Amino acid sequence: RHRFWETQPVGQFKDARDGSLPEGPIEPPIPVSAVKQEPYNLPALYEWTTCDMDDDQTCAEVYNLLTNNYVEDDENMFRFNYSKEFLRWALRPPGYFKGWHIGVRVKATKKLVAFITGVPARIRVLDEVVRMAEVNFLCVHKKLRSKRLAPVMIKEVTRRVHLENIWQAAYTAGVVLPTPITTCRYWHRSLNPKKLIDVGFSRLGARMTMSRTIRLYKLPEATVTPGFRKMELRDVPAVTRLLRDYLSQFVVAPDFDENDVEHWLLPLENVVDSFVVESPETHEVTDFCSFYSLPSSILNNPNYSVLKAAYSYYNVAMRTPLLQLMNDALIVAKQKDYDVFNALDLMHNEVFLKELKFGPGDGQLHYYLYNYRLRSALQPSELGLVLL
Ligand code: MYA
Ligand code: JJ1
Repeated sequence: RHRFWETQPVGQFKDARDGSLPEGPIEPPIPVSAVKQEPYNLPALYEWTTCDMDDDQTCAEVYNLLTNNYVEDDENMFRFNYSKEFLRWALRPPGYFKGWHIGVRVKATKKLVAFITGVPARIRVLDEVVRMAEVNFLCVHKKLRSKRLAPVMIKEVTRRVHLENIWQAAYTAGVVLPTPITTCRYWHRSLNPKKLIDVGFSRLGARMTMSRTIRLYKLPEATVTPGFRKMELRDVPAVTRLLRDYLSQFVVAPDFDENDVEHWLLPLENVVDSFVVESPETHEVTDFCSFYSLPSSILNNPNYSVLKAAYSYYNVAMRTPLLQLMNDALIVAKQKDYDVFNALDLMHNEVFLKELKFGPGDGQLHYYLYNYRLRSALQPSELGLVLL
């Protein structure tokens, strides 16, 4: 059934119920000197390229490839439209390797037709911190689909990760592969219900009118939590402490240090937004919430071309109730003109989704580890990892 994935060190469906297999790496590492030194062969018309995301022209080529060929919903109405600034941020975290930003070009024209990336991360699984690659942005041009290019790209990124003496990876996909560590559902909170209905993202509920719907999703003009403000550089140590402490309860979660928090959570205009609650009495940072900005192109609509979506990222509610903290996140997202606020049902998100009028979407997100076996699948609420 999976001619490529059956050959890879991933949990296989046939082993799914075998609780006797050991937890941890499936294959042991080998000396880096024994890793294949030459790139894998591509079909003769194509060549490998390393994409320098510092270079504006290369970044624009990657942006255009993804804008026209990346992930769509099941009815092909929307397509992810990651911005250039977002791609630069996502691909250049502390310690990133330029060689893990891999493109494929047509030899004759140099046109970029495929892409895959890795970035380094430390991910804790149970009580072990594992150096991993987070693999994302796998994309093959629509005209080159089903030619088995994806397996070659996955093998090539694997080779380049191995050359850095890293033997595990984490990735997500909308499709089922061998074998998810968990499966999350997307939930959606309407901020601009009229536009969402006009573009076919949502529907008018039964026995609902447009004006009742608009009233249903109305939010206060201003946030309600005293001391709620945008995160600043000086908050990095406190946010790191809050986040490390919070994430320690999940079975799989990133092991963030202050450098990671500065990169991944310090606000970056139109890319990532983070807010802290600073106690008005003690000036301690007691809570924290964040979301990233991932618009989608609206395909074939005469009136609108872009859906502005905020995606829940990492949230830690120590003193403020999580419900109130997330309601404030919705309020600032509405102020910033997002049309919809999306969240997965991982970490503690279940406790606010229904209450804050999120509804279940038609999309799922499957989480995977490469070369690391877990004895059994997780509940989404046991997962503390959000990939972009
Ligand atoms: S998930 C986002 C993926 N991108 C898209 O969905 C964008 C739109 N689609 C496309 O561009 C193409 O359809 C893609 C497949 C490129 C997805 N993850 O070349 P093919 C397997 C893994 O003939 P195409 C993301 O970015 C498929 O099961 N494998 O197919 C995370 C089949 O194998 P098998 C996938 O449609 C990526 C084979 O590919 C995916 O032309 C993580 C068919 O190849 C998928 N999303 O191209 C990658 N989709 O026969 C893994 C299909 O066995 C990283 N396939 O079923 C692993 C860790 C590596 C590092 C390890 C370090 C130690
Ligand atoms: O956005 C998604 N679905 C939307 C739009 C559906 C359009 C028709 N298919 C959706 N809308 C309903 C919202 C409604 C709002 C009021 C309350 C009730 C709900 O369900 C879905 C997620 O649900 N998105 C996708 O399908 C995109 C792909 C998801 C897989 C992503 C793979 C990630 C790649 C790895 O990096």
